[in-house]
Amino acid sequence: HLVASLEVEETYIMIKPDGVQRGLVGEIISRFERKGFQLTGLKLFQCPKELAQEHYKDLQSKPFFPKLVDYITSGPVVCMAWEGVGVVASARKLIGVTNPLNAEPGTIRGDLAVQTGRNVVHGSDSPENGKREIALWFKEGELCEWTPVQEPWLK
Ligand code: FUP
Repeated sequence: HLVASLEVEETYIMIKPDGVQRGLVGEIISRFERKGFQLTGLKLFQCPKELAQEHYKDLQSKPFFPKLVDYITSGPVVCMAWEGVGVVASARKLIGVTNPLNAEPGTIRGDLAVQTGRNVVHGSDSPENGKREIALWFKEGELCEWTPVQEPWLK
């Protein structure tokens, strides 16, 4: 279970190659935007094998690791950095659990996917990994710190 923190955090969200191929980029970005989180980084990117291996290094010993790396490098991904109070756990809730068949309706995976190996989107699982993954996928100068003009809906 996921409990959102009260801290301002950063999370790395990635639309995987199946999400891009299926034309779900706008739909997925919209869900984070409409929730009220702040986009601080965004790019379409063909991921090299070494980067996919580094990103998923904790899963290195799993039998599905080579297939996972092939999948992530099979076509362009959309890399995003999002910022906000409690964004790490909240983004995981918006995404839904790893196996899309078990993901709740209303979540991205619950609404849009059927296979664990094609689950359309990634989200960091901790604030530490949020920072680690943003640093891994974005170069200096690719991220924008910006202040929304007004936030009348947030007190
Ligand atoms: P998640 O945090 O929900 O993305 O899930 P994990 O970090 O446990 O797994 C990362 C990715 O590995 C999943 F998105 C899909 C893939 N995976 C499989 O292909 N098979 C599995 O049994 C588990 C994960």
